Amino acid sequence: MRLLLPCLAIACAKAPAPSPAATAGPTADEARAWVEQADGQLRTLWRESQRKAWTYETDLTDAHEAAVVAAEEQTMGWMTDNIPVAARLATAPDLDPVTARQLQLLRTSSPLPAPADPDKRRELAEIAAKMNGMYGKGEYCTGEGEARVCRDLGELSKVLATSTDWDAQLEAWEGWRTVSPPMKPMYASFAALGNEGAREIGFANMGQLWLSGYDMPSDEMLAETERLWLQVKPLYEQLHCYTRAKLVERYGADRISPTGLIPAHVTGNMWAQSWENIYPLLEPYPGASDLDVTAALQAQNWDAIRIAKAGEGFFTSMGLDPMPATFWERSMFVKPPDKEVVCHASAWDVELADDQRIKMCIEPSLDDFVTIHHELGHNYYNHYHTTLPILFQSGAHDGFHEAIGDAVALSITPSYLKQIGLAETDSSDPQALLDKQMLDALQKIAFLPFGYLMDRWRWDVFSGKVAEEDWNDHWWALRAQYQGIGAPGPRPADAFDPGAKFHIPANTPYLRYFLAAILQFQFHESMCKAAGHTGPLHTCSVYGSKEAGEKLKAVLELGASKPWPDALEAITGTRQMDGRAMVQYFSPLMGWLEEQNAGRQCGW
Ligand code: X8Z
Ligand code: ZN
Repeated sequence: MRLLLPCLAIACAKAPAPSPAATAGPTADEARAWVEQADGQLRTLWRESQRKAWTYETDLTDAHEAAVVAAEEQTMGWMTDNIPVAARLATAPDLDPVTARQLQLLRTSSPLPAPADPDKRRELAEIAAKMNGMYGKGEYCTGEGEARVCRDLGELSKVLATSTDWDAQLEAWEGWRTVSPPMKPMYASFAALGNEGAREIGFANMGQLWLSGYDMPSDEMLAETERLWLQVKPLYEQLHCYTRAKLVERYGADRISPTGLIPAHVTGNMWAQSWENIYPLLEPYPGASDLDVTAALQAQNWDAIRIAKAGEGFFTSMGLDPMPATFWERSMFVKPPDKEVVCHASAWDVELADDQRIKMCIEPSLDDFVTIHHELGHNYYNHYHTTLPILFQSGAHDGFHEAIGDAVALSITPSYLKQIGLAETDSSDPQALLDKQMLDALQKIAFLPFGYLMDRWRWDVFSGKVAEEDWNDHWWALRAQYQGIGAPGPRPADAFDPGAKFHIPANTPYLRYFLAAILQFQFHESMCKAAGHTGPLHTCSVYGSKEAGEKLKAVLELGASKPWPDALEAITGTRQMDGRAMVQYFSPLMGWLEEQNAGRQCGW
């Protein structure tokens, strides 16, 4: 988490005017010295902005929002002044690679570049903070007076996850989408200002800036994402086909077309981004396995701390350090009863000094059990790259940061669940294994097109390819094209459905999750190899393997200090992202799905 106050002396200082020697051309020594002092200034700025952001997101008040805006303005101003300086210093001859890389990373370090104009900078910081708060405080209210009932995202999501009543689900789905229309005009200003900021530092628009953070030209990265999508797309097509057929059985062909789009409100998830909540409908062999983790957590009264401790326990079993004591003291594990907060889970190092924290509204559910591992993956990355220069304190690329915890969570196998008391049996007969594959597929395969289209939409918005009046239609065109998902009915004229997904108002780039969905299987494969696993990949758990832990540490400790192919090589021995590990992991399920789908008309 790195967002962005009274004027810190350091940040208000303008970049020094170039010395005569500098006008003649920068030297490597000059660049090295500058990077060192920039490191200190950035730490001060980012620390301050994170303190304010943490305070705001765990207590959404106007005063806290104002403090975030002030801090963001400060950091944005520093970036405006200093990115051009870094660009000039990057031309120094004989630069050492460590200095050169920091100069390069500075330019893409913020996903929200601000225009140099201070009024515009303030406006951008204000909109960003406000949209984040609007999403966090969002609720859907019905009834009047005494009968008035308001439900937040958690409550509305629960309806989608647990109900099978078409109308109740539809109301929850539409209800949440009443939160975002007021964001639409704000998003228009936000995109225009962010684009202006991006242009000032040499990018065509914000989308191009985001795509430039991958150690290759942005158009090559674009082609790379398409290549990866095409590798895994057949998995999604089979899963979609089977799921749609089952949903038709549940809701009837008058409501769901057997050859058309799946309505967006019946997959158990508010955005149809992962479908594990409808696993009971899709379970291949009911009774063959014991995978109802939600029921087990609830029956055994697991609280948030116990869930988080189980997550930490997985990492320590691999020989990684325990979380610092302050993690347990400072994190927000549950939704406070008396404050409005941003519940969307995130991991932080607020003080940039191994101050690991999680901010999450943990519920005893499979979703949150997996998410805690995801968040701890970020904390462990932070922990192991904490001694590096500040610009190296991130993932090899952002998909790496997202993939660590997920890769570890792939080892939450039935036998591991039994070991920690969350399953009674760990049957490894082929039917039970297929059940587990289905549960995994509903989380991982179902996610792929959503992970891809979130930023396809933003790239098109930021580049101006889609006009503002077409934003919502374009969203649904991409949902149809990639996910085979459709809106359950006509959308209101003022709808801004992308804004009903956290990462749009919070301005968190999303391609990272798509890349992570692929990478985690590559990581899992190589950790399993290190752990000495033999047999099919989907039966492997690296729980307790110090050798797998060493592999993981090798990538964590590098942070962003090297181009990402180096980090990938350190853990997998290869320098290319590759969907084949994922395809291989799911090969038993694919065979089964193809049989089930025989005779069905797949696609949409
Ligand atoms: O936002 C997240 C994490 C925080 S980095 C909880 N995820 C994406 C989402 O919720 O949409 C993890 C999976 C995808
Ligand atoms: Zn994450």
